[in-house]
Amino acid sequence: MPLLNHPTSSETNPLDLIIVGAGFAGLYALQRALNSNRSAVVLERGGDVGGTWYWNRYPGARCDVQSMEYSYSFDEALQQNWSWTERYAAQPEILDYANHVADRFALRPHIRFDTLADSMTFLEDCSLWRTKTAKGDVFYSRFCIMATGCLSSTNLPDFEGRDDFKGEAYHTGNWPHEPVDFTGKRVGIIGTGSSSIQSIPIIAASCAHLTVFQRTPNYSIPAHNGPIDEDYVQAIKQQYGDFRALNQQMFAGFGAHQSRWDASVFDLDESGRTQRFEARWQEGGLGFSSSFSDTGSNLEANQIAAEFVRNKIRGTVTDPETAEQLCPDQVLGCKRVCVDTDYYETYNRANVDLVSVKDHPIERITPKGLITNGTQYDFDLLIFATGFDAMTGTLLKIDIQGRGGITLAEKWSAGPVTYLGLAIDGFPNFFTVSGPGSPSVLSNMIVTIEQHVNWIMDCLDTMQARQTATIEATETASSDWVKAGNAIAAGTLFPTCNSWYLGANVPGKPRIFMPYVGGFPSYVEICENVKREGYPGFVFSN
Ligand code: NA7
Repeated sequence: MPLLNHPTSSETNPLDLIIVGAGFAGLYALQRALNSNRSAVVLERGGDVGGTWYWNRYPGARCDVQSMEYSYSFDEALQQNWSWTERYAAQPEILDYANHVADRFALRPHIRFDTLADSMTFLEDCSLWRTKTAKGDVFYSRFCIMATGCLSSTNLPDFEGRDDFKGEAYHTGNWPHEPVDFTGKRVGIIGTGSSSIQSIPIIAASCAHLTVFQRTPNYSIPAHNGPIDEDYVQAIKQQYGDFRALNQQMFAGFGAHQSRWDASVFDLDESGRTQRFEARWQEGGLGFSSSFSDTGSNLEANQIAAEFVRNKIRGTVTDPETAEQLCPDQVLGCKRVCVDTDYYETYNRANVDLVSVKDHPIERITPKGLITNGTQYDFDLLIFATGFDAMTGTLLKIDIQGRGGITLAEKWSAGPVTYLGLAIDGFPNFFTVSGPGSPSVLSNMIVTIEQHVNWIMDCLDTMQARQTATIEATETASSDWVKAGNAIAAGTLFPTCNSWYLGANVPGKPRIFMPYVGGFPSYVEICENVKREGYPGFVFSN
């Protein structure tokens, strides 16, 4: 039974599981663990559940996967009972959902909030993990599940004078819990990724003046968000299982409801293509990127799609110079495409300015604002929408030591190496959920999370049946997995720009295309084969 009222476990009475993180991955892992009578404690650095949706409270924060898809499928009553209000759910509603799940499945008593996992050490003599928290608590467990999220370590660039600013300063990924009042304020925002693109229209509507500092323009597609269509909801709920199954056959684990089009851009003449792009633009959302079968793989096809978006920008933003500055020139989809409400339109407001820092990087932050290209910009409030040390940042902040005292930081010094994105050689009984080497951020995260956790729990069942003490990925299987992943990525257009998928947004970070890019269905097939064939690529020990 779980040690609910005890601050620590012991070497002689270890927990089955330490789970790090109480976002969607950690909550589901905990639910599955408790359901199979495994003792588990979740360590969560935040004050409550929700992970990404706990931290990213900036105005306009919203999921770019539709509500009926971005939700758990593991419990039929849950998916029937829960009601979403919008086509794309906003952060507060997703956080309510996470809280509802935590309460519904009585998970909270097993979660230690405000508790940072500080170090995790594999004790070879007893095959246990010892986890120490920043508060000084110590836990012993047979297994660890790292449900630490992919975008959970904020990237705050080391701008000269970064802490000198005397006004209010916030990072979008660590937003205050209290409402931030922009009324009458001069606001500066650095970055034009998804967080910025979602928040800019809302901030602009209430602040005195907004200056956007853009290094790289992004492609953004309108969400056409609005109240969810109840007939659509009922139609899905009548056959939710089938709907989930169809989505699992999609490359990214979602989007099965969208009109299908398996043809090449080159199958249609210009007017036919434009009609097709326009139809997808009107549908809105991430599906635009797959308007045709080859826009993600063929550079020329991609450029045609990209030019369609640029023309939309030119047709929306009235100042031609601003419009051109907003036009991206990298491959469409190379950086994650954004989904917005009135983003480009916002640049037609008199109180919004765009400043390119591409050729003239921010020189320094000053007490009053910042300097770029020799000009001082003054603000009352400065927002760092500068993204995350994605996929590896949070794991590497924890002092994780595997066999022989090797640290994860040493192991991954040249970039992350995993087997199936689930396991790391030299780190027995240690699993990552949606880690590098898995489809994770290129898929619907909740779908991926459920698949990973199910696979891990099946593995634990197998180990219990076989009475084995440890499971560990082999070095060969891990390096082969990384090589195979790199080979697939090299055949795509993904490595052609400086994206966070590649680690290129964090100075000094090794450049490896981190997510598995072969698609969710093929990934699942590989994982299922590994399971069916008795776990090749892993060694078990007693
Ligand atoms: P992103 O997408 O990583 O965006 C961060 C933005 O910050 C991006 O425009 C960066 O420009 C910019 N940035 C980062 N460092 C600097 C410096 N030093 N100077 C100027 N500009 C900088 O993070 P988000 O939070 O918006 O979104 C993350 C994900 O959340 C998103 O992909 C969705 O999946 C949801 P760059 O492009 O690197 O030139």
